[in-house]
Amino acid sequence: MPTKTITGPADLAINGAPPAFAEPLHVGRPNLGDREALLRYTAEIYDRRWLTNDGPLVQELETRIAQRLGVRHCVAMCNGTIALEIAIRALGLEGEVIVPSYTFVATAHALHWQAITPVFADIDPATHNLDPAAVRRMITPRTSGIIGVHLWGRPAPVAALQAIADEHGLQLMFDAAHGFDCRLGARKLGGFGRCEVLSFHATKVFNTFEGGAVTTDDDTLAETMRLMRNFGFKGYDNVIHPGTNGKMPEINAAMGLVNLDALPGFIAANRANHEAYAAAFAAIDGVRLLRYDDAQDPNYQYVVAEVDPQFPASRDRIVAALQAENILARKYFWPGCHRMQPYRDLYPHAGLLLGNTEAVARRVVVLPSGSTLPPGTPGLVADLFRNVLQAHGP
Ligand code: T4K
Repeated sequence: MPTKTITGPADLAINGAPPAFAEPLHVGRPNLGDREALLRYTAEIYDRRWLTNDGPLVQELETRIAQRLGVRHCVAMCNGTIALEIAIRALGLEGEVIVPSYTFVATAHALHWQAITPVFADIDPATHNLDPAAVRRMITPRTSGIIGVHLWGRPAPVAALQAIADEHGLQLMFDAAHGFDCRLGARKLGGFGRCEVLSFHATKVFNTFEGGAVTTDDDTLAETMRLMRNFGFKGYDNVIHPGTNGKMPEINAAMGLVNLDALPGFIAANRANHEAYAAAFAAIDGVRLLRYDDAQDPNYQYVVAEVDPQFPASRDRIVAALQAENILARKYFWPGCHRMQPYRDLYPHAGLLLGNTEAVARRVVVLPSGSTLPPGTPGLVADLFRNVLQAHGP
C-alpha cells in the first residue's frame, strides 16, 4: 500500500514530501510462479546432470507452448534478440527490411547486426502499430521483408501486411515479444507470417529469466532454426549449416514450465491492474489510457498512458514526479529507434517520415503493473497526475 495519499501539490515528493513507496515499483517487476516447483525442477536437473543442449525440460516447454499457441513448432532460444537474429537469417532476409521505429531497439538491432538495413516505417497513432500505407511507401527494389511488431501485445495489422508482402514478394515475420498468449481472430499470436518471435525476458508477462522462441508452422524453417541455434550440428561431429549458440538452458525451461502453470494468475492480476488504472484515469482530461480488446485475449502486460500535448503538465514532468514517489514509470519507446545510435547518425533525416512515431513517443508513459503491484497504486498515480500540474506546470 502507498504510505500517503496525494490530495494536493504539497503531498508530492517533488515538493519535498516523503515518497509514496519506500521501495521502487517497477514496470518490469518479474512475475514468479511457485518457488517449490522451481526447486523440484532444479533438483531434477542436478540429478540428471543435463544442463543445456536441447534437454528434456526445453523439449517439454517447446511442446507446451506450441500446443498453447496452436502452432506446429516452437523453437526455444536463449533470448528474444538472438531468436530475432536467427529467424531473420533463416528467412534469408537481406538488403532492406521494413520495421517500425516505435519498438524496443532489439527489433532494429537484430537487422543491423547482420548488415541488413532497417527501414523505419511510421505507425498508426491510434494503435501504435505499423501503418500499412506507410509500409508501402518504404518499399524499394532492395526490400526483402517486413517485420511487424505486436506492440503492447495488441496485434499488428496482420492481414494488411500479409497482402503487401504477397503483392511485392516479401517475407513477413513478426516480433511478438509483447504478445505471448494473445489472440487475433481464431488464432493466437505466434501463428502469423512466416514465423513469430517471442521474448521470455524477466520483465515479460511470462518469463524464463532470460529466453525467447520462434514459432512457425513451417517444418523446414523450424528445422533450419534448430540447426542454427546449435552451431549447425546434426548429430555428433556433423555440422551441416552455419550457426551460433542460441540454446535455452534447462534451468530457464524449468522457470518457464513453472510460470506457464501460473500464467492465468499473472494475466488476471494484470487485467485487474489495468481496470483499476482505467477507472482511476477516467475522469482525467488529457490523459488517455490505451485500451485492450477483450476478444483478443490480451495479456494486459503494459499499462500505457498517453499524455495529451494540451495537458498542462508535460509527460516528462509527470514521469519525474512519479519517479520521485518511487513509481518507476517508463517512457517506452522514446525517442524511437531512428533517434538511437547507430540509426541517428546513419539516417539523420528518418524522422521526417515518422511524424506519428515522434508524436506518440513524446506522449507515452508506461506505468507499473504485474502481480506484485501494491493495491491502491492506480488511484495514487491518478491523484499524482491531477496534482502535478498545479505544482509545477509544464
Ligand atoms: N522486441 C521487443 C518489442 C521487445 O520489447 C524486446 C524486449 C525484444 C524484442 C528483445 O527481447 P529480449 O532479447 O530482451 O528477450 C526491458 C527488457 O530488458 C527487454 O527485454 C524488453 N523488451 C524491454 C521492453 O524492457 P529495459 O532496458 O527497459 O530494462 P530494465 O533493466 O530497465 O528493466 C525494466 C524494469 O524492470 C526496471 O524498472 C527494473 C525492473 N526489473 C528488471 C529486471 C531484469 C526487475 O524488477 N527485475 C528484473 O529482474 O528493457
